[in-house]
Amino acid sequence: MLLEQINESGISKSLQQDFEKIIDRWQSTEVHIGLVGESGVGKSSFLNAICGLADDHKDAAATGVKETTTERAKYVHPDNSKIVFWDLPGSDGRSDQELESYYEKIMLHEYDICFILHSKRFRRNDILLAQKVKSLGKPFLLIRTHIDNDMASEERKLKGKFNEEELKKLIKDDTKKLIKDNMKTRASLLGEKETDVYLISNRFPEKWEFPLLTEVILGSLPKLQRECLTLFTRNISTGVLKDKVAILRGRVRVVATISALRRQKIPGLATMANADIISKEIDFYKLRLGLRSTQHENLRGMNLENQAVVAQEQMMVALASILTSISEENIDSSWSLGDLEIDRSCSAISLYLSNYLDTLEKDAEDRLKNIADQAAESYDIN
Ligand SMILES: Nc1nc2c(ncn2[C@@H]2O[C@H](COP(=O)(O)OP(=O)(O)OP(=O)(O)O)[C@@H](O)[C@H]2O)c(=O)[nH]1
Ligand SMILES: [Mg+2]
Repeated sequence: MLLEQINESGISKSLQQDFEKIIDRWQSTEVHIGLVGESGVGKSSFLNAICGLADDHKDAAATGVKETTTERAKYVHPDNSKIVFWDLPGSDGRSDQELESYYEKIMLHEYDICFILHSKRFRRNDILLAQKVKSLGKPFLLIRTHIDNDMASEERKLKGKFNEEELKKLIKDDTKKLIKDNMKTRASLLGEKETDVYLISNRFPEKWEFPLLTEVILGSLPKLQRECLTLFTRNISTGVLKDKVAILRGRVRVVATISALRRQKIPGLATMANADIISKEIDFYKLRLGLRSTQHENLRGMNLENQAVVAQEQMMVALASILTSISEENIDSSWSLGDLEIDRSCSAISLYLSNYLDTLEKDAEDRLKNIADQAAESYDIN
C-alpha cells in the first residue's frame, strides 16, 4: 500500500537518493503572475501587500501618486524564488492598434495568470486586456483596488444610511453591466464568472475581499503551482491556513518513511528515525505557517548549534515514548515495507509529525486572529 503510494509519487527507483527532490518538488515549479491595469490603480502596492512588504521596505516595488512603473519589472517572492510577480507598466491611452504592440512589449503570453487591476472605473482597455488574456488560454482575475476610499467617501455622504454590503453589491453589479454594455459585440467572450470583480484595499489587506482573493487565485492555478503558491502565501485567511496544513499533512507519510529508512544512532536513544530529516520538516512547517519566531523558544540563550542538538534530543525522547506505546496491533496497517521495526518507526514518526502539525495549526490560527483584531483596530483609528 505504502509502496504503491511511493510509486505513484515517482520515488520507487531511487528512494534513498531522490526523496528530497520529491518532497520538495514544488521548489522547481515556477509561477509567473502578471499585474496589469492603468497607471496608478495600485499594481505595485498590490504586489507589496501580497508579499507582505511595507511600501518602504528595501525589496518593495516603488509606488507613487505619479506614473511610477514604466518598464516591466520582475519581483521574486521574498520567501521563494519560484514565485515571480511581474509589475507591468500601465495600459493607459493606447488605441486598439497600439494595444497589440503593448501586449507584446509586456510579454502578456508569458504569465501563468494575470491580475487585471482597476480603481473607481473599469475601462475599455481593461476589458480588451481580459479578452486578450483569455484568447491566450490563460486565467485572469478582475480586481478593484482603493475600496477603502470608496467605502469612506460613501460613508461620509450617506452617514447613518450607509450599508457596506449594499455598496459592495452595487459596485459589482455596476461593473458587470459596464462590461456587458461596452462590449456589445465581444461581451460573449467573457463568461459570467469572469466578470466577477474582487474589491480590495492594498492599505488594508486583511479587510474586504483581499483574503478571499488569495484563495481564488490559488484555486485558479494547476495543482502543483497551487500547492507551491499556497505554501508561500501569507496566512491571510483561515481558508489559506487550512489549505497549507492539508498540503503539509500530505507530506507526513513520505517524510516518515524516509526518516525511518534512514535511521541513525543517537547516543543513549533507540535507533528509530533520522532526526535531521524530522527537524528539517518541522522547521519547514513553522516557516510556512508563519511561526518563525516561536522556533526553539524554550531554548533561548543557547547558541544555535546547541539549540538544534537539544531540540533533536527532545524530539527523539518524544518519539521513543510514542514508539513504546505502539504495539504490533496498532501499527498503521497501511505501512507495509515488510520490516516490523521500520513499520513501527514509520507509524511513530507519522503520529509525531501529525500531532506537531496540529499544535502548530492552532498557534497559527491564534496568530491570524490577533493580526485580524489589530487590523480592525487600526482601520477604526484611521
Ligand atoms: N487608499 C488606497 N491607496 C492605494 C491603494 N492601492 C494603491 N494606493 C495608492 O495609490 C497610488 C498608486 O499606487 P501604485 O501601486 O504606485 O500604482 P501602480 O498601478 O503601480 O502605478 P504605475 O506604476 O504608475 O502603473 C500610491 O500612492 C498608493 O499608495 C488602495 O487600495 N487604497
Ligand atoms: Mg507601479
